Amino acid sequence: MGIRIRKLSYALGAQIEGLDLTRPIGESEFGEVHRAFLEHGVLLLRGQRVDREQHIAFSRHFGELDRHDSLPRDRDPDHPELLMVTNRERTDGQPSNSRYTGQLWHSDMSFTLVPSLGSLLRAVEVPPVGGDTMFANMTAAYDALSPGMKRLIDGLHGVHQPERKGADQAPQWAEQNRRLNPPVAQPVVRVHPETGRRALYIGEKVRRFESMTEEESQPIIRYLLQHATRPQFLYRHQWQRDDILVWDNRCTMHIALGDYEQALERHMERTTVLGTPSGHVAVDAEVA
Ligand SMILES: O=C(O)CCC(=O)C(=O)O
Repeated sequence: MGIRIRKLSYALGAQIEGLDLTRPIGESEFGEVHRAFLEHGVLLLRGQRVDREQHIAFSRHFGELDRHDSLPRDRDPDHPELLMVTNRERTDGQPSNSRYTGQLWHSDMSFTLVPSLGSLLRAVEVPPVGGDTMFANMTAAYDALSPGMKRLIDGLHGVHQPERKGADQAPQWAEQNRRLNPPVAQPVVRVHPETGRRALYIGEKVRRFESMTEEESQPIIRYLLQHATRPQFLYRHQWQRDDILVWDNRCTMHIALGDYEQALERHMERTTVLGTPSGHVAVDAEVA
């Protein structure tokens, strides 16, 4: 029996049924998955009781995997391809370094020179309610801008900071993060290398545009964020254990919502597929 594809929202997202990731996936089967990935931006695979190796093996179909050298503290020591997104206490009793990961609108690894093509997040343990993740369709958001706004932002570069909300809780981590990841300027409009469609590439890691001050940039950044997160561009995912969500970082952005009982465990594991090189180290990092 072939796979079935069911849309999850008007804006983006589709569920793939009839795929069992504990078994190897054939080329033609993956071809269908890949077409759905390009069409819907976010894919949900439910009830996947896979182990870490199987998660990694499926992810490799999408491309070469990041070994997370820019986030060494959050990767699994035995599987550098896996990034922990967890509120589980560390073995030394300290709070997890990654408990706030993703709690702002972003596209993965936008603060590096090889921003991610896509990510595959597996829900290992989730609270019974809350802890959802929201996604925005940045192609639709770009298309809906006026011609004047498109002209204004075309050619602008957003300076992406590596900081994470709540990183002040772990000062040594924040310091290492800044050292490993100098601010990177990325085009505000990117052309998707596979679909050829233009998409907004902005998020809360962008505080200003290159060659502009924060004060000058902020009104436009705030407008673009508010525009891209209108309800008609969104999908909100309510997690179940053994969900795997795959998203295209080149034409979507996402946010993890911290709206759950913090005493309960939320443990996710992510692979990150390397994208094509983009952007450059911001030339005027000193502009306030
Ligand atoms: O934990 C989540 O729901 C999303 C995490 C996230 O934003 C990320 O891995 O980039």
